[in-house]
Amino acid sequence: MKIKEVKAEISYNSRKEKTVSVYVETDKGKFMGSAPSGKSTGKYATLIYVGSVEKVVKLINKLSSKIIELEIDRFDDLKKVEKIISKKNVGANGMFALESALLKALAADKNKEVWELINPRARKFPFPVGNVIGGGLHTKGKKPDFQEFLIIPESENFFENVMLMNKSHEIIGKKLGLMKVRGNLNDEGAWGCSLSDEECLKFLNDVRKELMSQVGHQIDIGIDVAASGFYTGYLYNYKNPVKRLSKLKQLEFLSKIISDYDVYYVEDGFDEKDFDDFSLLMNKVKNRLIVGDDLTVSNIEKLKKAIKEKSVNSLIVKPNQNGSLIEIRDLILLAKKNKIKTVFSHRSGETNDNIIADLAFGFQTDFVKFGVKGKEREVKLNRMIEIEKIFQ
Ligand code: 2PG
Ligand code: MG
Repeated sequence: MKIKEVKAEISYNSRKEKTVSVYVETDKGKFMGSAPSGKSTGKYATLIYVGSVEKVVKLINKLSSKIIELEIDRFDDLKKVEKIISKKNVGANGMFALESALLKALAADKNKEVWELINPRARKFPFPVGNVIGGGLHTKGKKPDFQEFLIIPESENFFENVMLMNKSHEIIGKKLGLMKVRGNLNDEGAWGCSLSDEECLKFLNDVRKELMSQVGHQIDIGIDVAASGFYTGYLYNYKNPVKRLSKLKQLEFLSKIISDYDVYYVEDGFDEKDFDDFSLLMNKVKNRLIVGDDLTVSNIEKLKKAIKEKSVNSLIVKPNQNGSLIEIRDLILLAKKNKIKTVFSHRSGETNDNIIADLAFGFQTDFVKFGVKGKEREVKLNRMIEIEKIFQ
């Protein structure tokens, strides 16, 4: 591919925070990649910026003449880019925006879709994991302590699953309104509400049962506890209702709600350092997805530790927690080799970039967590639907 220009500039994400966008120009046009950012960021994740956004933009522009000279003809050629500019000098967000723009330009140059550059034989569609009620750091007002309450429809058709997530979101909004406990939509387009964690789970489990009686397939529910957000060093410090739980009590509480409300998916149930507590939960509950996010921060070494200690059977994958799409591929391969389910995920502060749908499909992840409502979430779901249409 012949690159004419690489240019970085400052843009804004859905939370109106500054972020970086990169444009790559070729004979086929101008292609843009942009980076999201999180609020419940794992302490051990790659820095998203080395210095400030401004500094990162300047550095990419300074190195652009070297990037232009590179021969980039396939996905693996991103390795050449990472020799010139890497997460070490610009941070994960600069790299993600740059690599996204390069992949889009390359796909157009080869008359292919971005996912085909990764795996032209990809055929299996992921199940969407949709955030319908929110608490924790993503939500304002009186709220549950858990960050996300999730609905996971499991029809074989991605489009149908999205329709079901939309319907659930609508029903939940109406019911919470009637119960006079509804708050505003939060950072990820999920409903804020004043119910406690357990009340939310009971409510969501009832909605799930009601919907399941209308459709002919399984619908599961899940939570992202994002427990590091309210762990004080010794105790899990709950506010709604107020309670302080030791690690052991947290384990008992999670096991109880998993069984009482049939919770299938549990992300970050413990603090990001506590691989051993994740292992205890893995031992205690069977046939559930025990998911690492802040625990594993899309990092290969952390995943190896989690595998060794049997801490998780599922893994959140966020490209901008890592900063190298080459490493993200290796991370997913390692997870698959160890029978760990993969969940490709958005961030709470998102852009309108839809490339994560292509990446998730190309890498053939088991699930995608892209949210349900909000333009920046819907463009990603719609892109996956568009890919699904190619095969119909
Ligand atoms: C998470 C993510 C996305 P954030 O914790 O899973 O939902 O949140 O982007 O704020 O890290
Ligand atoms: Mg999470």
